[in-house]
Amino acid sequence: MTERMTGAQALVRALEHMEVETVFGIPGGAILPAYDPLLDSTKVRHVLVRHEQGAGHAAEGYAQATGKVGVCMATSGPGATNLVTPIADAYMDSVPIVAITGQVASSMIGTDAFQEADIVGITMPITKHNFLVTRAEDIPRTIAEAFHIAGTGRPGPVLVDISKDALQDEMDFVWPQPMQLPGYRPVTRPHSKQIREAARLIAEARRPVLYVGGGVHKAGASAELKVLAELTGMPVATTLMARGTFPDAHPQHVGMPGMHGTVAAVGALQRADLLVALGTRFDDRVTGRLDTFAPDAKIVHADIDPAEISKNRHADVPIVGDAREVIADLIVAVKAEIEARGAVDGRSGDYADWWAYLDRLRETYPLGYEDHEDGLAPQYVIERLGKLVGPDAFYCAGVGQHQMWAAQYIGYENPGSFINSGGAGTMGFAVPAAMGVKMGRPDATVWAIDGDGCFQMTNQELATCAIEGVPIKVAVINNGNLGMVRQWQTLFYNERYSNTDLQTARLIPDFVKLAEAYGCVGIRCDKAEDVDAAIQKAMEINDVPVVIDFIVHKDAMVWPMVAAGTSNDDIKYARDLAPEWENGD
Ligand SMILES: Cc1ncc(C[n+]2csc(CCOP(=O)(O)OP(=O)(O)O)c2C)c(N)n1
Ligand SMILES: [Mg+2]
Repeated sequence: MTERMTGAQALVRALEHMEVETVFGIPGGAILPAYDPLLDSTKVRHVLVRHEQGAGHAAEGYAQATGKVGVCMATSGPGATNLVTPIADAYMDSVPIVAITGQVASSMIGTDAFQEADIVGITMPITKHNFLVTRAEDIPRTIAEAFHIAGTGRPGPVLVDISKDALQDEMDFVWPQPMQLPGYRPVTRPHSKQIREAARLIAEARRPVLYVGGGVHKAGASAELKVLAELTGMPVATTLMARGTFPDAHPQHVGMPGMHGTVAAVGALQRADLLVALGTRFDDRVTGRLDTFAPDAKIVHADIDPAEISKNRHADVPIVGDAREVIADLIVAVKAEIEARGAVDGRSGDYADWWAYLDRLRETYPLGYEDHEDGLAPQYVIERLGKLVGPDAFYCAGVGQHQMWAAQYIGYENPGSFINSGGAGTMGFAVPAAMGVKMGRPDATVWAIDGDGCFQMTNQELATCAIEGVPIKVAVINNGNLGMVRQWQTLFYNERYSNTDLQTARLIPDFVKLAEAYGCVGIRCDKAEDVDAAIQKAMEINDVPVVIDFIVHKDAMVWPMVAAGTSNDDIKYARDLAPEWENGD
């Protein structure tokens, strides 16, 4: 059955067939034909954002909260280039989004036409794949392919750039579309020989660690991970992108590794004799100086993307596959290994000494912070937020100190409950991402934990939230500074504070008034004794967005810290305070 329609109508029809419910975007000349049939769609809701960057991050938040592909839309030229940052962000964090952009008419491409930008060229290195469509009849197939590529294998952003004439021309609509993707066949089934080898190494190891990255939750493998962890008794470290994938409260959880990780997690990786790395990419923020990372460890590295394996660290046992299938197969193989070895305690290896060592690190160097006599400790605010709101909410963070404290002090028990910009470190991520999360999961409580610097980059989406009925809650951790940069200036630039003071102490802007101007409720809190009441008040408001302006001390610092470019062995627990590592063997 074919139906005659315009390319623009075909685009909307294809989105409906892909079961797209929400599109975030802003119209303009080149994409205008697509916005006309969008008005008639009863299935696709278009959310008019205030900046295309917000559309992109909202699509990312939506995708991560729902497990579906997020969609954003923009016009050509500046509309499309405003999407570049969230596309890069989605690429670094493997978030499945489809970005649809209008392009000038095909006859004008290459002439420096009004609002022309080569967005396919610009996004080539930051998309999983991108398309330029110049014929109406190619639109439905390209949309089907774009969603397939974005959502399968290692997820990522796909851009579809459609020329104005392709949107305007008529074509015969057919669905479903035969996809033409020769060479795109992600490997999901792991090789059994590699799995057996990994199980053998786990059984023989004395100091193993499960090093868990964002890929494990993306594969929906948290339940399997728990089974594998408990079967083996191995310690588990969850990276920034994996917070919540394994419950924080679980006795085998040693915390987050990396630059601002726990001493126990960093120590575990450094002293391990085996790392079972699952859906993780040995990022420099985790490894520290690479040639001193986990020097005695053999590496089992499982990832859906073969390009990740041995990219930064040689893998002794490379496994290409979907994390859920890998872990499920590992469970079977480890059980067989236990049976073959007749292990008395029902576990594969003997890790008693290892746990004694790690327990000492946990007891001696727990996460902690100092209170300030003349101001509110930001960590206290975030800790109370986690306690009062609980683990069933979603927490989105911006980038900076507040992001690290959000990673450290909330307490995550559910996979996917912490959503942040890990790979790119994109300031301004939190508010629009929270909007996308709340639209994808309207019944959930959604908090954005934002910095005063980040908040000033994308807070205009509060207007979108207020108008569209998306009651997110925002905790601005207002230290009046680009705090993380200031922290580096304190530590590495002799306290010379070049261009990090945002002067928010003068209430420019006044975030409470700003919130009210956007139709939200604004609350200010600058005392420890008022923190609980402010959070409770925000929790009681569910019809409009709420912003709490927490005025916190500017000198609070994120600890522990591995200084950039140094070894994880040189982690500082506090300023000039290094942990004692002995008894590691
Ligand atoms: C778009 C962008 N520009 C610059 C940076 C560099 N940067 C990283 S953290 C940071 C400070 C963020 O300030 P704020 O939002 O107030 O958070 P805080 O560290 O104070 O908690 C800056 C400028 C960045 N990550 N992203
Ligand atoms: Mg700040």
